[in-house]
Amino acid sequence: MTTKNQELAAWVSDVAALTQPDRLVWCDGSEAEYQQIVDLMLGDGSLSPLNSETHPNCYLHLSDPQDVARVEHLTFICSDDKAAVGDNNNWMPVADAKQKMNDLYAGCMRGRTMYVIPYCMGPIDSPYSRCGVELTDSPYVVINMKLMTRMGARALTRIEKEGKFVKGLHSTGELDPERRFIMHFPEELSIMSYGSGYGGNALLGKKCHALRIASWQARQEGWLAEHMLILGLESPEGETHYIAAAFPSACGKTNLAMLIPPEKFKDWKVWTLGDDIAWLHMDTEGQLRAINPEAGYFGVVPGTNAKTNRNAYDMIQQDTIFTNVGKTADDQPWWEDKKHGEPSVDWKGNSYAAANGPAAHPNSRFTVSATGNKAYSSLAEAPEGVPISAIVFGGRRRELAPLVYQAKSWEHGVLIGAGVASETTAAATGEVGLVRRDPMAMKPFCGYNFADYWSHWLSFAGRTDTLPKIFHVNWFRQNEDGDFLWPGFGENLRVLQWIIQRCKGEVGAKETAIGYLPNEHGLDIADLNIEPAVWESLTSINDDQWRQEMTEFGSYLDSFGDRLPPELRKQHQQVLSALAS
Ligand code: OXD
Ligand code: MN
Repeated sequence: MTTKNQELAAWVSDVAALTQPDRLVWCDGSEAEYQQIVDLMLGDGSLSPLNSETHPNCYLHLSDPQDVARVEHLTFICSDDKAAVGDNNNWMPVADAKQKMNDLYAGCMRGRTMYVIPYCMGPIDSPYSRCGVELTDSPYVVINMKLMTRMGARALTRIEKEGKFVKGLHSTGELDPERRFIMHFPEELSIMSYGSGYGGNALLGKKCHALRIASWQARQEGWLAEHMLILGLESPEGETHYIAAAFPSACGKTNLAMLIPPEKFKDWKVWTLGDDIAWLHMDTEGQLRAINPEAGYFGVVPGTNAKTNRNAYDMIQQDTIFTNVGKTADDQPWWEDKKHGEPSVDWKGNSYAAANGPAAHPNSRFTVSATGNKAYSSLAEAPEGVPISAIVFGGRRRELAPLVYQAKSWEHGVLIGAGVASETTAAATGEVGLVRRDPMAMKPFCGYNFADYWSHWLSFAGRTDTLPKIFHVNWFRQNEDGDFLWPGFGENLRVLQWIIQRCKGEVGAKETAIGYLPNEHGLDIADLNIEPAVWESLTSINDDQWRQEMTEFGSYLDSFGDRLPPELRKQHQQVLSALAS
C-alpha cells in the first residue's frame, strides 16, 4: 500500500531516510493485520498469552519498569511564540526542539519495522472528526491504535480526500528516561515522541493529538477539545440527556461513563459515549454537541471489579490488551481489588511477594475496543454527535468541595472549571496525593496558554443562549479517619439525576457564595443511611476554608498577568465578596 497524497508520501520517505528502518509497513487496519502483529509479538516475547479459556484473545504486555506513565516534565509545546504556549506548559523554540529530536531519530529504526498508521479521531463520516498519521517502530503501538482509533484504509481514504492530517512520529528509542521527549508543534500540526512506549506518550492519537494539538486547533476554529467523558442518562420514561464531565486522570471518568444504576433506580440507564476525551462543537442551532474522538478505552485496571464497574469488568474478560498487571498461576490477569483469584506473578514478571509491592502497577491499563462495552451508546458513532445538557467538572478533594454544586451562569461555570484542583494520581510520574491546580482537568493537556483558553471558553456565552448548565462534583470527601463520606460508584446516579433535574428546572436549590447546592431533601438518598451530620457536610460549604481556597486561587489567576480575561477576574471577585458578606 502507498498513498496518492503527495505530502504524506514525501513525509514517510523523509522519515524513513532519517530513521533508517529495515522495513516499511502501511497498516490497513484489518483484523488479519492485528492478528499478524499479535503473533509477531507473542513470538518475540513482548506480548504473552493469557488464559484462553477464561480470557479469550487477551494478552499481557509488560513495559520497561521506568516507562509506566505519562512524563509531564518531558512533554513540551514548541512554538516561537512563548507567550501563546503559556507557563502552564513546558516550552521550547521550534528549531531547538527539531534539532534535538532529529538527533535522537537519526538511524533509530535500524533493524526495526516502521509502521505507517493512518487514523481518524471521531466517526469516520463526521464533519467534526480529524485525521492523523502516526509513524512508529512499535508493534505495541499498532495494536493499541487499532483498538483506540478508526485506523487503516478507511482513514487513509479520508486523508486523501481532505488533504489535511496531523503528522505524528514515534520511536521507542532505547527507553532511556534521559533520552525521552514528547514534543508538540501545534502550528504545523505535528508531534514528535521518542524514548517511551507508554500509552499517553506513544499512542499519539490520544493525548498528543486529540487534546494538545486539537485544543490549539479548536481555539482557531471555534470549538473545544476537552478531557471529558460523555454519557447519556436515560430516564424510565425513555428520555435521554447527555452529560460531558471533566475529571483529572485516574479520578473515575471510566467508572462514571459506564455506571450501573443501583437497585432502587433500576429503570434508569447510563449509556457510554466516551470515557476520556470529548470534542464539543456548536451546531447551527446554537446547541453544543459532543463526539468522542476515540474508538476504545485505555483504562486504569486496579480497582476494577464486578461491584465498582461491572460493565468494564465484563468487557475486559475478552479481546483486551493488558499492560503491567500481574497474573494468577493459571495465567489469568490479576490486579489489586479485583476481588477474584490470587496473584502468582507481578507486573515486573517476578514471582509475587507482598513485600515487593502491588502485583499490578497502580497505573496498569486495559486497552479494549469500545464496542465490547454493553453500555455503548447507539449514538456513539453518530456523525452529528449528541446534544450536551450539562458540563460537569470534578476533582479528588478530601476536604472543601461539596458533593455537587451548580454554577450561577456560564461565565461563573468557567471560573469553577478554572478552579479545579485535585490530588495527583499514578497516571503521571511524580508524587501522588498532592493537591495541584488542574483547570478543567486539562493541566497536562491544554496545548496553549490557559488565560487564552479561558477567554475561548468565555466566548461561547456570546454565541448562543442555550449553553449547557455547568456543575462541579466531588465523590472523594473523607472524614478524619480517612473514610469516604459518599458511597460513590453506582450511587453517583443520584447526583446525575439532580443535575438533569436542575437543567430542566424541576428542583429547587440553595444559593451559596460558590453556587447552587442541593436542598435538604434535594437528592433522593433516604435509603442510603447517611448520617444527617455527614449529609450536612457533603452539601454545605465552610466559609473559612472557601475564603482561603479563593484567595489561593486568586494568586494563581494573578500569575497569568494581563492575559487573564477580565470577566474571569470579575467572577472571582464576585465569589470572594459573596463569601465576605
Ligand atoms: C489517561 C490519562 O490515560 O489521563 O487517560 O492519563
Ligand atoms: Mn485521561
